[in-house]
Amino acid sequence: MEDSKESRALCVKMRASCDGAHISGAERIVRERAVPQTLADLAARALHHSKGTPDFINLKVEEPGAMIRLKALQVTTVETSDPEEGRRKAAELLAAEGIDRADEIMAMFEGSYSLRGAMLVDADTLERLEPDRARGVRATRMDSAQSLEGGANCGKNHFAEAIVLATKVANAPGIVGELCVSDDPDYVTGYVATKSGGYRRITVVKRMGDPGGGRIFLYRGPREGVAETIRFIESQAVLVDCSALSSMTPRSASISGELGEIAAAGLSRKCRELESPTGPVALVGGKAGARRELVVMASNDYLDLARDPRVVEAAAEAARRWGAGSGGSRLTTGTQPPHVALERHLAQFKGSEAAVLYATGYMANVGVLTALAKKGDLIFSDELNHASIIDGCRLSGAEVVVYRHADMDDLSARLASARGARRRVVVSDGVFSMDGDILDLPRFLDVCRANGALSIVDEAHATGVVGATGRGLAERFGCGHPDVTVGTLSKALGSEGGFACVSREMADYLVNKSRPFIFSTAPGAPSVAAADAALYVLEREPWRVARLRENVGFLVERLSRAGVKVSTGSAIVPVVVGDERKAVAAAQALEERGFLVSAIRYPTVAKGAARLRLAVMSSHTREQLESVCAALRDVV
Ligand code: WAQ
Ligand code: MG
Repeated sequence: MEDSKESRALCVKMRASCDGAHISGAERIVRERAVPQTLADLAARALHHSKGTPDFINLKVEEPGAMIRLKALQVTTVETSDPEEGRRKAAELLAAEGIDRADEIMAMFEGSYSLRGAMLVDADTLERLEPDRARGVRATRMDSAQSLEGGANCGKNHFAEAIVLATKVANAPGIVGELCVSDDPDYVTGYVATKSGGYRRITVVKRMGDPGGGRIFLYRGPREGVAETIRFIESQAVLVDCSALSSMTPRSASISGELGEIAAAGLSRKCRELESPTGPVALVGGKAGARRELVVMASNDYLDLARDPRVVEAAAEAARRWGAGSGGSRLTTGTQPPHVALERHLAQFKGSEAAVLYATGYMANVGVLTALAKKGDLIFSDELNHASIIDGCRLSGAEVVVYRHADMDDLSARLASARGARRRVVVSDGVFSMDGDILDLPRFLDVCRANGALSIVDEAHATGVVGATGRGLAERFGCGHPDVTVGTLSKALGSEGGFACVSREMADYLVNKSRPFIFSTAPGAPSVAAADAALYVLEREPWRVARLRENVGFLVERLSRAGVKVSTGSAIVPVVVGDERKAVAAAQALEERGFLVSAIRYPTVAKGAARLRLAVMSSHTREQLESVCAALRDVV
């Protein structure tokens, strides 16, 4: 239910190690209700650290005691281009704060590498002051005030965590400065912090790939004060007010640093070139310029219509007759006879009064959501909805309530508990794009109607696939339609563009209010005419839909015989692998065996839920499907 501000705050900490060596640690202060999720997130983080898999994870929940609030240190950035310059700058900054032996302190830095905490060093005599020199001093019981208020968010964000730690440490009695280099091999930015000079990010302080990192806290004062300094750092609960920081999420300051982080996490992406028409087989460039044939198990062209001669000819003919581009937005010069004809045809095919074309399916979702919801409204969105729906929700400015995947009871409870909002909109994928399962449309519509909410269903992966003749979920369930059915021309319809099937009134509303419709150039006549021709083929050749379904059934059955458990309600067959790098390796191994299969990873799916996503086409042969099963059995 809604967050209660009064729920008490608790300190959570995580430590992970392997063979006694520190791998990862984190500190949080969260509301009591967020504790279970925080523990789960931190455990997941411990298990997926680039430094290795831990054999020991320690999770602790503690009472904070009296909490104090501190204002975050001022942040400034010092651009450096290599580690030597970075270290030199760090020493200069310390020297400028009256720390005379900065060069010697920098030389001590490597001694802090193996510690779980920081060295505590006398800024003048350079003596080590911690009671346990193998452990160091560990700052705990701290978080940003913003993350306490906003709920748990435990993904590693180097900067967000460092500013909290640095602010706490800088405010500890007797501390005159701090020096920090991350121990993450792929994170090269470090900082020098002092109470007066603030937090100085130094963009490059070590080489990419270097696992050496540590911290030094510099102390100045009598020995009797050390115990209180350590108590403050280790036990005083502190909330750091970060509201004045321009952003809590800068990662590496440099583009190359950020790319390095992406690569280190196994999340790099590249466009790959297919040197052949869309279809179940593709030519790709191989070693030494050789071309290889791959069986494509990754295309959304489910009915193999993108290269159908009738569809291709319609595009060519439209290009000759109407031009390659539309020359303007739909409301200016971009409406031609093919646009009008396709909208009419789509409405008739889907059983709606009207249809509105968009340039892409992504824009259709963004366009519908931003038109229908705004600040003061509520959107209820399935947690596994496609990125274009998520982006539409964000752009709308409405408050977004995310409900549990496909859980109509959860949706119903959340709708019932939010009766005040001006307008309530519920949005779901019809076929979930990464899991292949389908929405229970009759129950979804019941829940929406019972609560007076507008319903939006995205049938991007359902059109041409779900229902006996490919008309989608309403056909499959024999039920009514949502207020808006979103669809795409770019998948089973073999062309490109998106659409919304709606009432006449809703169409008028979208044309007047939907910014992606109003401000994008209309799709060109060739792609519009191609989609129209594909729709005619689909209507005349429903055997394609039946054939697709048989192929999916065949693949699922063969996979389960091979011991690979999968389920789907569409043409998307997910094989969950879990680890990101494993999924990528499996996709590569499949490619070596002649199959093009997508490895789907974070951020498209949750971290640790990476998968191979097989997409079936009506024109795949049984041999192709059997051979991909055999290959899959070998690689996963
Ligand atoms: N208390 C004391 N020392 C700690 C703590 C702690 N809570 N956490 C980490 N350390 C020590 C430990 O020796 C680590 O090896 C070392 O610091 C580095 O820790 O603005 O990510 O968590 O973008 O790797 C700086 C951000 C990121 C710069 C620092 O540190 C920026 C970072 P890491
Ligand atoms: Mg680290």
